[in-house]
Amino acid sequence: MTHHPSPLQRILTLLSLIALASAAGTGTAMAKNRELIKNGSFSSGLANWTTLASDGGVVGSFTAAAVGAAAPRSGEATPLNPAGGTLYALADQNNRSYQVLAQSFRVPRTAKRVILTYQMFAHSQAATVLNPALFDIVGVNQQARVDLLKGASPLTATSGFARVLYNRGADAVASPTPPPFLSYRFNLSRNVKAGRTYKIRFLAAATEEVMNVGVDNVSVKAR
Ligand SMILES: [Ca+2]
Repeated sequence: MTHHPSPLQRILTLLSLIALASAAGTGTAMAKNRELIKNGSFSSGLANWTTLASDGGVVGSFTAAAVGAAAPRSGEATPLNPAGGTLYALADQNNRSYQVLAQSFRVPRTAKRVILTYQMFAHSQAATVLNPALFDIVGVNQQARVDLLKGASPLTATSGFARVLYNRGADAVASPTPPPFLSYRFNLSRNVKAGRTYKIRFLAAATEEVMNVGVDNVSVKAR
């Protein structure tokens, strides 16, 4: 004799299947959310990061700095950051120069959504001058800048960006107290292509006065 499930049993079976499917869906989405940046918290100093500086970094560089401590070269104050742990990356100088901090990442072939987040403060001791020749330190050039570079672009690229992320010069100008770390979030899904490589590049250009650029908690998540 064939057993026919009652209408109630059918509904219960259907509900449990829906529950299983939604649980599996959630699990899959979480598993696919991949972090593409290494040592984004700078807890391992500048490991996994590339730095570049004019004069080979003699008068200025990005260094792994203690959160809240005075900047190592200029002695300028820097902001506290409750989310910053003990270390972050800081550009500091004591003469006209530029400093670059960058990391490459490859967007997975299956990626449909790519989200960039980071924390940064940009504190200029002089009025900012947005020189389009970003690495010109002979002329007047006083700015913080963040770009998403295409993988083939050199670290010193001045055009052809995948996306410009910060180009307003600084958060605060000639103020004794440093501005706070700000949190940034960019949906890069339309700026990047699956399977391609990109670089996030932070730049400090300082020809007039000190330009402190602090960076922490850099993350690129893809799923
Ligand atoms: Ca940190």
